[in-house]
Amino acid sequence: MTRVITVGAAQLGPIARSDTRKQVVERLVAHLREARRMGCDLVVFPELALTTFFPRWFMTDQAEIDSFFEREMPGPATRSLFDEAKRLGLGFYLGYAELTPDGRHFNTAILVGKDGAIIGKYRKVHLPGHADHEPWRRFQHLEKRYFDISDTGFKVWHGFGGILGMAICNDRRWPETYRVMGLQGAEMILLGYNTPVHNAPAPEHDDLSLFHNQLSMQAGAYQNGCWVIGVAKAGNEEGVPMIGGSQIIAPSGVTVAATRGDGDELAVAACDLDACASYKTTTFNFAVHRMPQHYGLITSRKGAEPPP
Ligand code: ING
Repeated sequence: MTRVITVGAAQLGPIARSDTRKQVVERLVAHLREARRMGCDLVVFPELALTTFFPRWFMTDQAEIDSFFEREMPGPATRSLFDEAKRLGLGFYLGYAELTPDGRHFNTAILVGKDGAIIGKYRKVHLPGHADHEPWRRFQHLEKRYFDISDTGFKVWHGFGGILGMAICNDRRWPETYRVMGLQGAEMILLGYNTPVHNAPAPEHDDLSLFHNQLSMQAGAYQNGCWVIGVAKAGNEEGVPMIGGSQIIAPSGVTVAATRGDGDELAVAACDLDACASYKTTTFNFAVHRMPQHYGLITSRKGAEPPP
């Protein structure tokens, strides 16, 4: 019996600062209904899919900052999303800003099963950007200011007939992200992103932003023999152009489905989890070929240190 998950990469166009959770959830529900029509089992939404990408602004009023966070999941604004997904028989990945009862702030993603129950929660490990106001930038990227570093690390869960992992945005640029989940048997990694075209510290990279997006995810898929689904919040959001490039990538590293524009758009593919074996049992048979006795620096050293 083949293990196929039909996945919908549910890209979102811009979310305005003034858009209400209700307005956004209506867009997410529209995606669910189209995904049902397309025969999906699982829908992947972007990072921070309920609000505009607020780390682009320097804020000091904690109440204003916290207005972008969810205290409950599902909560009053998202209960209808969970209910509709369950009614349609769909699971989903949702990125959102999480404020815990004990006051911690995370850039979070959850995996929800077809029964509406939360299977797993992931809190973002790689927080890019900066912690202090840097007015020289066209816009800020204050994830290091507004979010705490993950206390979950990279886990995987049984679900949809396979082993699934989660990541968020900047995580996808770091090979360690995929490898830690690959070492747990991940067959499919879900990730959402909000990626401005312009990267203030390195504007010379701007024209390569879509290439770097695809390169990172295709490499992660191939080098760990797993499916990777990357989903954008795209378009010109509050004056900041963000890349699209949502795509579904097979364990071969080949992109098998992708969005064409930078608005709300669903890209669908039937993902055969058994396609992972061709890589996991040969080229990337970790147990046979990896040499961890030579990889010690990867965990013992943070920054690069040249020889004396
Ligand atoms: N956004 C960006 C990302 O990693 C970034 C930040 C852009 C880092 C370009 C480096 C280069 O895709 C988030 N939200 O992580």
